[in-house]
Amino acid sequence: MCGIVGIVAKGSVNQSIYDALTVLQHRGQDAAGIVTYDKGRLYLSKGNGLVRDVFNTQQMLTLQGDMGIGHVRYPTAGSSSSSEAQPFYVNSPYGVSLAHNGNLTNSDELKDELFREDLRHINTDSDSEVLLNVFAHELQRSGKFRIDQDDLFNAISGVHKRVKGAYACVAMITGFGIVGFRDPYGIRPIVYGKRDTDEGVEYIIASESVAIDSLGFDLIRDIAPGEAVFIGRDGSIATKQCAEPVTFSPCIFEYVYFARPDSILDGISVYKARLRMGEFLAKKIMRERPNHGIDVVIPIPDTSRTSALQLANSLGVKYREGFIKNRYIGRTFIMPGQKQRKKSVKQKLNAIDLEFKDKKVLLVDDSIVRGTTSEQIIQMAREAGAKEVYFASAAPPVRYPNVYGIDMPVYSELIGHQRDDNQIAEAVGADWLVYQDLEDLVKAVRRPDKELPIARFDASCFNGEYVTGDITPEYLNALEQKRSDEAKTKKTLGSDLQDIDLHNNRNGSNPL
Ligand code: PIN
Repeated sequence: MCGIVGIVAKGSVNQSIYDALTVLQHRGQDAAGIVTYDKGRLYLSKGNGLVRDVFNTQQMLTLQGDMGIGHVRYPTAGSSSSSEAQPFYVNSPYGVSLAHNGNLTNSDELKDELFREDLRHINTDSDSEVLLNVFAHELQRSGKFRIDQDDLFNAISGVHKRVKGAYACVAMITGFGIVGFRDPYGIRPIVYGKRDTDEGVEYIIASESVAIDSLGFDLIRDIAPGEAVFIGRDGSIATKQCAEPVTFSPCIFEYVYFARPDSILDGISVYKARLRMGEFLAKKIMRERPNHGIDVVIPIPDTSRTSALQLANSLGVKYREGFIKNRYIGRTFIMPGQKQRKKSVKQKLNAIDLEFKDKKVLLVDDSIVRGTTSEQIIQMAREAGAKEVYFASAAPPVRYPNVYGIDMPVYSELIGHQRDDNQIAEAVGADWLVYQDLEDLVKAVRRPDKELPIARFDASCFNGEYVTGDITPEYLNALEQKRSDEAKTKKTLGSDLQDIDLHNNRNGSNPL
């Protein structure tokens, strides 16, 4: 998962892009980058790490100009080096830079096609570089010295015809403007907004509405699936539907975990969706275990707090913060020749014993992916004196890999793969475990009060139904090879000096 932003302003844009990336930091802590445009030149700065670590004052001063784009990266397959930090840039035609959130499902074929037919060289393992080159090639088809909006929209239509998978993008065409576009299924989120200043109207395109709010812009709306929104350097704005309509299928995992609760994605408040997830879980518990005997509901911070609170309220049981999270967790430095040291959950979370002592506790998490964290946390709850430990997941069991940009482990690493609920409960050491039903998750996310154009959600990691229709067992097998932890470890330890970042739970070695 990644965060993207593009701004066309009336004055220096560097600080605003930096601020937007900081607000989108939860979408990726692996690398960050900004490119700006000023008087015929582009200024690029990018590197590995958090936004606050990547850019210093000196670099910020070099990022001149009133328009630019930025990116924060979440580690996905083949994206560990700083050369793969985004935005990417290609000089021909016109000088195009691009930042992408999502994952292409036909990038190997495209890479081959770009090389053989379009005579383009791809220098990284990143599918975003592939996407940028397809876009550049489509722009080149116009054959014009200067392009106009129609040429740009035609190029994006060309991209939609060639590219498969999930992509929400911002691209900057040097000197011309910024364009935001979204794949025809609308899998990854992207919104745009504006703010009035004394100098005129400024526009922003970003992954989530929270970036728009925090920077004092007003949300205009989500970019529709297959739509492109162009903002000219002169402040003009134009939108066009550039793809044949297919079934709108936004990713449901955004609501479960990725997006910030204060964002509104595709007209749905993430916060309210999480409250409703708690309500549905409570109903399920009452159906299946009316005499549950739970003394206290304890969230596993941070994401699950919202649903745990509502779950507790609906059950009429006490809600307590039993785990405290260290906000300043540091890095584990791996020196040459050393084996990777595994940081335990204990360094991130600590239990307040009095909330557990002699109680039947219900721990709530947003999801269970590998189950490794859940197992350690259940153990911590027991060590803190809990009499019985129950576990609730606001999402259904994750049973299938994600191919649309969430670095969800492959089959062999998913605790939910080929295990039923009882076997999972046993594997994580819970006295009993309750999962949200997928049907309820969909009901929780879909606003009950309003007819929305969302026909369905991409819930492939729960049901194995991949909305783009091009995912075969062979593709998943190849992914298993590429994405196995072993492959990643080899890659990480291959360089001379590496460090593993453990900010939140979203780190390079074990992102979920
Ligand atoms: C972490 C949110 N959430 C916690 C991410 C752990 C699965 N994990 C998914 C649970 S935070 S495991 O609140 O944003 O910090 O099942 O893979 O062990």
